[in-house]
Parts: sequence; C-alpha cells; structure tokens
Amino acid sequence: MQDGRTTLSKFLIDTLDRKPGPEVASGLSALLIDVAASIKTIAAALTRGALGAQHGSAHSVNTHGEEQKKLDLVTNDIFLQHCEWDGLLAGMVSEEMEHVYAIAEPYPRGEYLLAFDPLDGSSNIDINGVVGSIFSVLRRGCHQTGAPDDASFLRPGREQVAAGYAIYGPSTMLVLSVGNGTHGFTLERDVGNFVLTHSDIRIPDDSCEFAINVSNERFWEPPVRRYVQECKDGRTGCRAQDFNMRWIASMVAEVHRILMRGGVFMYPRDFKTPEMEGRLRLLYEASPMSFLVEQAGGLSITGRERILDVEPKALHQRVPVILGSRNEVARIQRYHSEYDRGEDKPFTSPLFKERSLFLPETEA
Ligand code: AFP
Repeated sequence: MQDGRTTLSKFLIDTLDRKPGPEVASGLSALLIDVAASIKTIAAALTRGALGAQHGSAHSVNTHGEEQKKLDLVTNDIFLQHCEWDGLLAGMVSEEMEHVYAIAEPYPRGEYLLAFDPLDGSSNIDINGVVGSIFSVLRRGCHQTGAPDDASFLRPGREQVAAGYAIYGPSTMLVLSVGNGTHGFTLERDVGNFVLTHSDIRIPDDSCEFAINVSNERFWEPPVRRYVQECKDGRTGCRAQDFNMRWIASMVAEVHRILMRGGVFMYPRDFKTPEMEGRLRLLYEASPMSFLVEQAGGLSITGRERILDVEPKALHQRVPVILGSRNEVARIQRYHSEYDRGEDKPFTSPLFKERSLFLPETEA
C-alpha cells in the first residue's frame, strides 16, 4: 500500500532502476542510499550540539592549511564508513583528505567515484548556524579496474552522474540531481525517511538578492565591483530597483536559498591571495553545486566560463564561483566580457570616480 508520498528509495528506483538510460549503470541508486545514510547519521550527530562533545578544534589542518574542527573529521569518517563497503565505489576524495581514498580489501571495488565536502560551513558549528554536506558522483570507464588515482577524478563537472547536498537547518534536507532536474527531500526524523517535498525545483530567472562576502570588496575584479555597486545603488542607480544582500558563510545555505527563491551567490576571483584562483574547491563544492543549479534552470560560471566545463588539474583545485538566477549571472558574465575587451562603461557611482578604487589593492 502506498501512502501517496515518495520516499528517496522509491524516487531512485523509479528514476534510475526502472528507467535505465545508456549513461546510468545499476548500483547508482544503492550508492545514493548509502550517501543518504551518511547524511542521516551526520544530522543525528549535529542535533546533539554541544552535548555531543564534538565541538571545537581538532588541532590539525587540512590539505588547504585550514584548521580542522572535530566535526570535520567525524563527518568525514561517517561518509567513509557508510560508503566504502558496498562494492559500488572505486574511491573517494574529500576536503579533509589529502590523497585519494582507494577502496581496498576486504571490500570489493566498484565503478563509481565519490567526491565530498563532509561539513561545509563548519565555522557555523560553534554558533549553532546552518551547515551542510556536498557530494558529487562520477562513473569510471568500465575498463578501469585498478586503484583510482588523482587522474581518475580529474574530469569536468558535466560528466557527473549525480550530485547533491544536505542542509542541516531547522529541518534536514537532501537536494539531489541525477540529471533529470533538481529535487528536494525532507528528513522525517522519527521515521528516518527522506520524503520528496520539493519536486523539480526551478530557480527564478530574475532576482533582487545577492550574496557575497563584502569584506573582500577591495580585492575583487572590476566586473564584480561594478555588479555589486549597481545592486547597492538600488533604485537610484542604473538598475532602477532595490536589491537585498545575504551572507551565511556556508555555500550550502546560500545555494539552498537560491534554489528556493532565486538570487546570486558569488565567491569570485580576487587578489587577496593571488596564487589561489578562487576560494571554493572545484571537485566537491563548485562542480556538484553547478550541476544542481543548471538542472534547476540557473547558471554557474567562473565569471568567464561555465564551471561544468572547467577541466580540473588537481584534486583540491579552487575556482571562482558565480551562480544563481539566469539573467543576473548572464549579466555578470557580460560585465566580465566587456571588461576583458576594454568596453565596460564608466561607473556612475561616486565610489568609482577614483581610478585607484578600480585596482586591486596590490596595484593601487
Ligand atoms: P568550509 O567548507 O571550510 O567550512 O568553508 C566554507 C566555505 O568554503 C563556503 O561554504 C563559504 O561560502 C565560504 O567558506 C565562506 O567563507 P568566508 O565567509 O570566510 O568568506
């Protein structure tokens, strides 16, 4: 007997197992159920808050030189434990592990590759703010049977067979795409089921809301400064409408808001740390989020190119990210093109009358 609701298992069986396409092999639904089990376990651990004795620093740094929280390591282990045994994965990569985690004895090796950020926005943990997990699934060529290496994972985001995130907020949600739209499931805690509550999410093409860490403004490139300044100028400026701003310091929370009601999220290229191309990591942050955003009708770019077309060169590569409502992101891309061609119009805002304000701090 059906109760009229669609659980994650039913959705995946209907979508993948009963309608196999040429690109989707069996086992993907089972793998995603294991990912969902990791998410439920993480949700339970986070709900205990400070009572779980897992708050605070782990007194270690990750491959990016960032301080690891105890929960960064705990949630990483939860993903490994739930996903390594099932014979579906060949290997895993995560923000918290420097090297590829190849599946080894006693577990059989499968044909999928999982990249994940187990706890996005972990600076929010100690303030009981929203955090998330992000994941991306690739499929290896069937002739590749040995242990996966870095090269196995260095594939453009357009090749993902599934991507998703969990948001641990007032409710826990899993937002997922297997290439047929973006769908949201809400965790029914007492039963332990993810139930489809947001079918075929669509990002509005237009929006008056943007999200960016304005404390980095002096390091941005001129096209991003131009866009944000025009938003701040509001109805008295050239956009002739007021904009609102948000910043939650968790990409998951920002992308979730954009999927729910539109907007733009930017972590653009800047000159704060010139050796870094951006802040967010391509394989397990930017690529999966771009997949979800595009599947929901939005756009996701570096400023100059589609993120899903970026060819990765390193496991933990960073990339600039500008994503969200189609018309706003297209406008920002146009601003980059005009700037690169030297065609951008002079700004009307008083802030931009001084040439020094156009320049990155290192050049001013
Ligand atoms: P972590 O994954 O290390 O917690 O970083 C989160 C994040 O990469 C991303 O989710 C946010 O957009 C960004 O950091 C926020 O950083 P700042 O507020 O420090 O600019």
